[in-house]
Amino acid sequence: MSLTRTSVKLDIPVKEILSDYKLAVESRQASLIGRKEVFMGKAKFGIFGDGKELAQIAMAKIFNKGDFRSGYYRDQTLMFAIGELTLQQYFAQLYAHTDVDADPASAGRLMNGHFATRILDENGGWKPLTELKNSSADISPTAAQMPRLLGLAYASKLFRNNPDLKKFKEFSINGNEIAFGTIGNASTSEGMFFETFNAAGVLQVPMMISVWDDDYGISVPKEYHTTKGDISKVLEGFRRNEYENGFEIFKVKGWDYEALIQTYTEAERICRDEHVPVLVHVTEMTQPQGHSTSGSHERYKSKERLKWEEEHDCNKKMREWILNNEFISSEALDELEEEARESAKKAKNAAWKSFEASIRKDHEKAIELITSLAKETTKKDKVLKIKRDLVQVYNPLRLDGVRAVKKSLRITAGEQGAARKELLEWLKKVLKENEERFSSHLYSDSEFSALKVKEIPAVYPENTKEVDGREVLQACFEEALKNNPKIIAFGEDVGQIGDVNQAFAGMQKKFGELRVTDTGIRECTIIGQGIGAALRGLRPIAEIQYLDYLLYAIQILSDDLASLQYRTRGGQKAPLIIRTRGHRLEGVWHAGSPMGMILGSLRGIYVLVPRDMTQAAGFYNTMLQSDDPALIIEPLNGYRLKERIPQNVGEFTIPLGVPEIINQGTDITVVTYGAMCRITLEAVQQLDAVGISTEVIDVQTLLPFDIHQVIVESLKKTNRVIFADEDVPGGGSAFMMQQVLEVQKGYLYLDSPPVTITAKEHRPAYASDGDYFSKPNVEDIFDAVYNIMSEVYPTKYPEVYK
Ligand SMILES: Cc1ncc(C[n+]2csc(CCOP(=O)(O)OP(=O)(O)O)c2C)c(N)n1
Ligand SMILES: [Mg+2]
Repeated sequence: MSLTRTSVKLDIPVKEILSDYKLAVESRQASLIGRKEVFMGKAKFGIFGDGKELAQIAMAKIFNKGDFRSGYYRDQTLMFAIGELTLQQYFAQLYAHTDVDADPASAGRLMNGHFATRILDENGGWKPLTELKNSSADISPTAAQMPRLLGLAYASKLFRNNPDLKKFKEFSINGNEIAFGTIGNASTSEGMFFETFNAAGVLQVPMMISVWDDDYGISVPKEYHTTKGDISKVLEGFRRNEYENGFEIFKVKGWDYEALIQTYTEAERICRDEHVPVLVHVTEMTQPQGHSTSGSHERYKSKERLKWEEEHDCNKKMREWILNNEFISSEALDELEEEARESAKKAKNAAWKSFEASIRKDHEKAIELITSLAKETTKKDKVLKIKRDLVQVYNPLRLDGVRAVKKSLRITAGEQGAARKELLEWLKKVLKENEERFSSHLYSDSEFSALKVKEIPAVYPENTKEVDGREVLQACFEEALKNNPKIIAFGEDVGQIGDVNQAFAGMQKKFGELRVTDTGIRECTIIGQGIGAALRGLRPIAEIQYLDYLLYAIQILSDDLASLQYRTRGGQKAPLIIRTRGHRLEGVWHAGSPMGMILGSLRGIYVLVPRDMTQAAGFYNTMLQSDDPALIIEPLNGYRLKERIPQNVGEFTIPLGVPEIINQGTDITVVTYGAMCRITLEAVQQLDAVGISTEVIDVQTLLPFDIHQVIVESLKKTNRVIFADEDVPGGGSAFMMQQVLEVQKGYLYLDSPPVTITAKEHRPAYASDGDYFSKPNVEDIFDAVYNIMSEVYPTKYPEVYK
């Protein structure tokens, strides 16, 4: 049998066909073994790509260097085929091997089937992405890979059409890169899918979405998910025609190797060359082992369906096709299959051995040290029992050793022997190592960390004129756009009118539509557009028009952006700045300050809350020099207040995590931020008038919070504290209180109970009275401060409302 023969329809050498088939069998075997490993208790959970092998092999043929994937848990075969995942790495992730070398995607942090390539070097700097085949890091929420896909594709459009970006060859070669998305059929029901799809049609970006359609989403059949049960049918209206831009749409069967290759070849040309978004709807896929290890599909699929799936198994079909075409004898094909199965098994064994070895050292040391402790302690029997239990653990994990050591120390508390001391030291070391293993890289720790940006004070020449706050920002943004071609700003109304408060006014005219850009009303994918563009080396400022509408994007910010550095253990970054405005203006949906929600969901993104536009400008300058993502919340009612414009408006920086004492005082400390600063300062004047001296501290950034612990120093002086903000009770104010009283041990210095001042529990009502009676006002602050002082000095400060 000659291996140089080609298939009839396609010009593919038989050698390649057989190697494709071998990979399909290897990948299948990896899925089969993976499931067994979970059932044997060697891994916690498994979800596999069986039944979807061939389409991914076809897609891999058009996946070039510089391209990006944004997909989901079924894509193992694609990752194998593009050479970005080895079988051994695949199993290492299944076992949760915490070494980066073993599991480069996530160092054991992500469950199996969550793929990612390392696009950063060990120092957190960019690798040359155009020399690599890239995959953004998967997340589990269905369809949440879509918003970032938009940005990955959008970057190509910018790199192709903005001449100033041509020189960044490490990120793009003329925008030739495709962003490949994959998604399950059922997940196309999510709003994010439709939002992304529409936006890509509008933007005309090289995005290729493949829908892996196996007719099910876990147990629920397609009729429940999709109108007409057919996603490409319902998306027909998006198809481009002679007169209108839109999508190219393909439909192809997941077991038809030749048709798949033909389809992807054609799709690539349109997508890569013409920058037209493409949908490839791959139907008749199967799930030979059901959805995941959590259940079996025999429970919900009919006998007929199961039989149909067996017959339409893509690997089986490819085998038949190879034999029908007589590319190779059935005996030789059996042999090839055996080789493939063997290599999957070998990889599994190697991965397990390496995983076990990585744990064994600590495990054995724990046993050794507990044995020594048993020799010196008066509680010998109990300690030996702990040791015996530890020795008997089958497939030990790190937690087993730590647990046993802690129990041993507990039992022997109060003893002073040398063995116990050694055990204690060892525990400390191991806990520190595990802190690094499981909790590092929430933020950047590269040299570009926002915390390392050098502080440059604002400079004001004499007679600096006062301007509207928005003009300070405008000057800052203009400098930024001028100095760095990678900076782009986009959002609703950001382009032509320069945002609703005009901080970008005139900028589109100066820098062009590709730099300062209007978008549709689609908060979630505005953020996705930012994440994807940032992953490709650009510096986006993505605008959410009002803080209240951050809710539309909070899921993607939380699940994707905030977790990115963490979930890849520093393998990826997306230095996106999210610009928004809030806290206080008018009405139920334009005056929100949901800081508790933000603080609870966005760890991994810095949260900056400037009190005016100069502070905001300083933060933009800081963040644009760093590789951390940040949310910057401008005070909505401050754009027309007068501020002095610094001479170095495009340069000065404000450090993160450094509060500013905006009024010195001796009787009481008010800790606050944002629009509340001005209101508090007004109250302070009235308090001064009755002889109360109030220290006011603007925390400036909530994440990070007061890294040098200056607030507690104020408490040492005043011994009384109020935490004030515009969130609901128990929100941002409670966070500040926890930081100061617990973390900074502020409780040690208090002579009066700590107090929080917040908005009401409901949304703020409309108009001036609504604002006054919903949000904390000057009188509320006066009263809260006065009440505390009145409790301490009733004669000097008699109760007002009595
Ligand atoms: C937002 C969200 N809801 C629910 C789930 C649980 N879940 C995981 S996979 C899945 C079904 C997805 O089906 P489909 O998109 O067709 O992909 P398939 O697994 O069939 O390839 C569900 C409901 C989830 N991960 N995320
Ligand atoms: Mg499905």
